[in-house]
Order: sequence, then structure tokens, then C-alpha cells
Amino acid sequence: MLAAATATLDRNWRDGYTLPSPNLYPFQWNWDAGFIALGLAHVRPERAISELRSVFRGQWRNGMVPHIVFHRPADNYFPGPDVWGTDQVASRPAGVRTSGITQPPVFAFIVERISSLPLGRTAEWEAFRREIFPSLVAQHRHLYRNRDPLGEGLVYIQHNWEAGTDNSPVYDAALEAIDLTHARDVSSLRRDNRTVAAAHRPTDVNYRRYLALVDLFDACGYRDAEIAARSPFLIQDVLFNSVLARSNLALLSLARELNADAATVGEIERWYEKTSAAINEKFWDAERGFYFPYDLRAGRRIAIKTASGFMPLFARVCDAAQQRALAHHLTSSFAPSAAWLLCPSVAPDEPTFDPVRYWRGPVWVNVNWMLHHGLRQAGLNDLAERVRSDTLRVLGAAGRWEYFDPRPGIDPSALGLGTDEFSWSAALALDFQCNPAAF
Ligand code: 9WN
Repeated sequence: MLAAATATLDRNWRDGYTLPSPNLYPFQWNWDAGFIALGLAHVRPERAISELRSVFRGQWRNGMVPHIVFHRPADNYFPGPDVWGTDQVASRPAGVRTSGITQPPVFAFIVERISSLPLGRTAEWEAFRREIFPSLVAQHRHLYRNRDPLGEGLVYIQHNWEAGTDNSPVYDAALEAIDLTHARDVSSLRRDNRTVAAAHRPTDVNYRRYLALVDLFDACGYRDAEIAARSPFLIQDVLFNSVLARSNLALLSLARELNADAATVGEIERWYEKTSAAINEKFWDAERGFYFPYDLRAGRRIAIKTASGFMPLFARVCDAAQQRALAHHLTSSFAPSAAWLLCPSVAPDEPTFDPVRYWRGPVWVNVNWMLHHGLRQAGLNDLAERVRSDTLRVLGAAGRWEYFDPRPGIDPSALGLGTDEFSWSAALALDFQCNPAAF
């Protein structure tokens, strides 16, 4: 397993950064780079810092870290750099092309986790922590300044591609509200559904919606206030805000360890407190005992049970009753029997559950890694261990696929979906195996 995971990371390494998978995703992606850096820190420590530096080379001057950094051209992915229209944006960085949207801010907690490894005890890492700290603060500050119009402590995403959990059914209603009258048909430009099975990927009509949003952002010059005023898609996402809360906690420790000025420490403290409280105020549904995202445009909670609903455990914001309620969901609606693989991205009892289409049912290794650590923090050790062993078992039997069919009764070697040789599956297999410490 260790050799195979290392071989995947080596194969996908491109002189300074790692591709999520060369055949499907030929550029550097934002949150992938965070998880990949953690895996590299175990087996190729000299590459981990480079991975993080490379993705931050794409950071905009307003602090936004783009979801894709197009270090080198490639023609096997749509939409590529020409589609985004970001070359004209004043805030874009010099010397590298990027997309114009972001992804869940994992970097601060990744830096904390790496700090506990042998790499974390080197002078080089210490210097790097100082180097990256201002960029992390700028990233979080951008989110609070530009994505929290009501000052609630919850940031919204502008696009399902910002969620990370891109094709989750929680975005369906907002996407369906997009007026497609003047939207272009992009089905012939897609590469993804030719590279991997079309049944594992989003539909053509959804791609049309995704690009209609990109075209709107371009027309707004990527000015957040204008996008907030005009876009039909403004969603306060549970995973995104939980990741932000967990990263705030990591950033706070880092700020104290580096003796940052009191104003910055105070600012991060307020972010953490405000977001933690707001997750419980706005996302928690006491009746159902579960966390749901909020559609800011429609003014309502989106009551579909997805694995993102467990991420407040990772953010460490749940009380004992909430932890119990979540554990109950995990072992009932998310696992109709003990033979199911944890954790399906959508609960199998939801009508939108699809066991093979991305983010609509399959199991993802990065979500399981955050779930495992969240369950451990809550003292739910048996469940945490089940999530970890389910993940390592399927990775061992099927290989380092992008996602996995959670249903029982299928030959374990045939459970892999999407693309194979997927970098974060390899990277987090390494952290699961090589670092038993709680987090
Ligand atoms: C769009 C790279 C990315 C991940 C996302 C995952 C998928 C892209 C796509 O791949 O999204 O960004 O083309 O489907 O949903 O989480 O970062 O691995």
C-alpha cells in the first residue's frame, strides 16, 4: 500500500506540483494540493513545500486562492484558462493563469498536521511556516470580507465548483434556477465524460449551468459585490464553513506560535468564534438532528442529508447531544446495513442518491479523512476506526481511485469510480497509515 501510494504521487508529480490525475485533471487544484502536500510530507518531504508554494503562486492580490492554477497548458480539460476571462482582472497574480473561483480553505490545518511530522521539525519547515502565514491570513480575510454579506460569520460559495463536493444534490435547486435562455451549449467541449464513464460524471445540462455562472462572473469582472447582487447561486455550505472553522483554529495556533501581532491574533479569534457559533445557529436542524446548508438567495435550508453534514465534527463545534445525533445518522441512514462502506456522500435513503455518480452517493477519501478525525475528537472511537478501516480496505482492494461505490455485494476490486491513480486518495492513504495521531 505504501509503495503503491508513493508510486501514484510520483507518477502525478510535474516538476514542482502534483496533478490530481493526469488523464482527467491536468493542472494544479486548490484543496487537492493541500491533501497532496500532507501525503508528500510523509514520503517525499522535499516536495511538500514546493506543492504548497506552487498553489499559492496563483493567489490573487485580494487574497483569493483560485481553484485551478494553470501552470502549463494542456488540452484535455474543459474549461481551460481561456474560458475564465481572468487575464483581465486587476487582482490576478503576475506570471500564471488561474480560474476565478476558490475551494475549501484546507491549508492552515494541513500546515498544522504537517508540523507534527518529521518534516515539521526542520528549519526549512519553520521558515516556510513564517513565509506562508501572511498568505493564509489573506486567504481567510478575503473570504470574510467578500463572501459574508450579512456579517454572520458564514461565507457563501458562488459556484458548485467552489464546494469541492461539486455535484452534490444540495446544489440542484440553485442550479435549476439559472436562466439558460442565452447560455451556450458546452457539451461538445467537455473532455471529462470521454475520459471516464459518463455515468460517473455530471450531466450536459448541468455543465451548461456551470458555464453560465462562469460567464456571469466574467461579465461582473469577478467583483464579488456585483456577483452577490446578480447571481442566482449563493450557498452557505456546511463543509466549506466547517473547513474554514477548523483552519481558523489551526491559524490561531500558528499566529500564537509565530508571535503575530495582537490585532491579527484577535481577528482570527473572532473568525473562529463567529463561524463556530453560526454553524450551530444556521445549519443545525434540531428536529432532524443534522446539519444542512443554506441557500442565501432562496432564503431556506436545503434539507438533503449529505456527508458534509458531519463536517462540523471536524470543526469541533458539536456538543455531546449533537455528536450522538450525528453518530446515529452515520450508522442508520448512511449505512443501511453494516456491510455498506462508510461514508456515502449522500445518504442512501435520499431520493437523489446515486451510488456511482460523483458526489451523489460514492465514498471519497478526503471526506472520510476529515470524518475520521472529527469522530475521534468527539470520542466516537469505534466509528472513527470503522471509517478508517473501510477506507484503507477499499483502497487496498480496488486501488487509489477517485471515489468508490458504497454498496455491499460488489466485488471489492470493482468498487473504484471516476479516475484511477488519484493523488489525494494516495496521499491520505499515507496519512491514515503512517500517522496514527489524533487531529
Ligand atoms: C472541478 C480535482 C477536482 C476536485 C473536486 C472534484 C473535481 C473538478 C471537475 O475534481 O472537480 O473543479 O472537473 O469535476 O469535484 O473536488 O478538487 O480533483
